[in-house]
Order: sequence, then structure tokens, then C-alpha cells
Amino acid sequence: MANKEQEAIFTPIGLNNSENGKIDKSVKLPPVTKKKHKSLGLSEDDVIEMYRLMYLQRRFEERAMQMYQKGKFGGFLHLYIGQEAVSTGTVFALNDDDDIITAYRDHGWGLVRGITPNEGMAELYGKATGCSKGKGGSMHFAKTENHFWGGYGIVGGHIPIGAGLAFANKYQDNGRIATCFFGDGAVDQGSLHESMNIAQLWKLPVVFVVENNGYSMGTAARRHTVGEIHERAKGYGMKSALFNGMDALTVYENMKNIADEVRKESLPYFVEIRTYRYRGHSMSDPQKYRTKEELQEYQKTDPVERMKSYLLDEGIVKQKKIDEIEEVVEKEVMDSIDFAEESSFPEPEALYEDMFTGTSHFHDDRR
Ligand SMILES: Cc1ncc(C[n+]2csc(CCOP(=O)(O)OP(=O)(O)O)c2C)c(N)n1
Ligand SMILES: [Mg+2]
Repeated sequence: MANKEQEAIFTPIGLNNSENGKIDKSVKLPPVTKKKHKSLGLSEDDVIEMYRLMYLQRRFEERAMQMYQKGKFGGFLHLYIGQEAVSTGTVFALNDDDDIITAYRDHGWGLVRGITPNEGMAELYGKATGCSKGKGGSMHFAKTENHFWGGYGIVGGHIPIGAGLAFANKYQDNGRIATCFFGDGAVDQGSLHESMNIAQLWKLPVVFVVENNGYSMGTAARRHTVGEIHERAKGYGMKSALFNGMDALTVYENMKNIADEVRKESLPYFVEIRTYRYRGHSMSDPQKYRTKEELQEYQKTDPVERMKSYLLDEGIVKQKKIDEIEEVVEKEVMDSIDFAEESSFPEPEALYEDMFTGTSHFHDDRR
């Protein structure tokens, strides 16, 4: 039996020990970048906007959680709280027409890729004004005109679609890359390995990104997967990277370099970003698999607070400006709740719209 000191823990400063005390998986947060926004090529307005977007993601989800708890809408609700630097740093690093596809923890991704709070909240409420016309809900946010392809509920199921987006971009020679995000729980799905194989073979311009938040539902990464996740790339001769996901500037710096290389060389990349989710897996998670102390330790590295401190410490803004940004966001989010509540549910006929069945084509062929 492992004694107390040897128990496996997931901590930003520690190492995850196996039962015999031997280190079998590092879950340490890698260091953040020392570079300032200017040397990374970001303007003051860019970093202010990064803060606004991270704060928006946080407040949107905190309010969504309250509405869910009040019974205003049902279904699943997986919160991205704690991981906002990953979506934000990435969207700034990519071109606006590069493709993004992710799993079901998708609200933050949608908001940062142009889904308005109104469209997002209405989608949670299942209303026709939602970004997926109220037919997707929490797990299926999407805005395809902004090259955000959602929102996918089957663990690992969207990874071949990410590779397919990259294939389409390469085939059309349009200079775009595709980025495909998934959790640590997806790294042993066959779909990832099939996609990595074909992506390397066909030199697809795709970045496969694991958002390693330490847990797959209630199972710690140490207990569900062997070895170091980022080293999976070795088996495919694929380039890989590992970096800290609690700091938007670090995510931006790394994702920018990777996106530039993937675009220029037309090759795939495998990335592990270490991050942490503050809330349970979904709303009905008693979180018995981790301690309060562990959570508190991560909250010390909070991405939203970190960016706020950066703006203040670098003299980019004064507290008054932060207060103004936060007030506008808060109002926008509160208004989105009114918007969602006042919107209508989809008409019954909507059941048959936006469906791909292939039947009309089939019948046409037979005629
Ligand atoms: C193929 C499949 N198996 C099981 C599930 C049930 N399930 C939903 S979420 C989840 C955990 C995934 O964890 P991870 O990939 O780490 O993502 P995170 O929730 O941490 O963002 C599981 C097993 C599923 N949705 N799809
Ligand atoms: Mg996870």
C-alpha cells in the first residue's frame, strides 16, 4: 500500500507518483514564456482583447451554471473554466479562416471564435436563435462561417474530421490549416491513431492538440494512459510540443510558431497542452477524485487573473479600464440570459432541416 506521501497527485509543482513511489508520469506545468506581448508581435489592444475574451468565457459559464442550477435548461453542461488561456491564445495565433474543431467542452472556443453571448446562451436554452438553431445544446456549439466546426460529443470521434478538414485545405491548396482539440481521455482512442497515421503519411496541415487537464471524467491521467502523452508522436515520426496552458501568452507563442511551420511545410504536429479544469466533469460530478488543496493550487495559476495582473503590471491599463471591461461583459452576459429566455423554441419542422440523410440523392440516382 502506498503511504500518504506516495499517493498519486496532480499538481502544477509536483510529480505524479505511481504506487511504488516511482515517477511514471509528469503532470508538471511547464514554465510560462518570459517574453512580453510586444516581442511576441502582439499590440496593447490585442492583450486587452485577450483579457476581455477570457473574462467573457469565465462569466458566461459562471452565469450558465447558475441558470442550469435554477433548472432553466437541461441536458449536459461541461464547463471550460480554468482552460480559457488555451482557446484564447490559440485563436490569436491562428488566421481567422484556419479551421478549429473541438470536443464537447466547447463554450469557450465558440465565444472566442465569434459566437455571440446571445447565440451561445440561446443554444444552451435550446432556442431557435442559438448558434446551432437550438438543436445542438451545450456540446454542439458551432459557427462554420467562422471556421469553427464545433462541439462533438463522442470522445475522439471528431479527430478524423479534423484530419479531413486539413485534407480539404491541402486539396484546395487554400493556405489554411486545421486544428483539432481533444482531452487527455481521447489519447488512446483508435480514431486518434488512425488519423495521426494518415496525417503523417499524407503530410496534412493539421495540429492535433491534447488539452491535458489531468482528468478524464473522474479518472486521473496517470490511471488511464501510459507514458508521456506528447511522446505519442514519436511512433508516427511526427513533430511534437509540450507547453503550459494556464498562460495565454505562452499558448499564443507556441501555437503561432507551430501554425507557421505547419502552414509552410504542410505537415502535421502533435501537441500536449497542460491545463486544469476547476469545475467537475459536468454538473453532476461530486469530485471525490481530487482534493480541495489541489484545486486551490491550480487556481493560483489562474489564466484570467494572470492576464489581468499582466495588463496592470505592464502599465497597459489602469484598474478603472479593467472595471469598465468587466462591467460591459457582465451586462452582455446578463442580457444574453434575457435574450435566451425570450427566444422561441425551434418549430417542429426544424427537426427535418439541416439534416444530412443522402436519401434525396439516392432516390435521384435511382430515377
Ligand atoms: C467514445 C466515448 N466513450 C465514452 C464517452 C463518455 N465520456 C464522456 S466525456 C468522457 C471523458 C473524456 O475526458 P477528456 O477527453 O480528458 O476530456 P475533458 O472532459 O477532460 O475535457 C467520457 C469517457 C463518450 N462520450 N464517448
Ligand atoms: Mg481531460
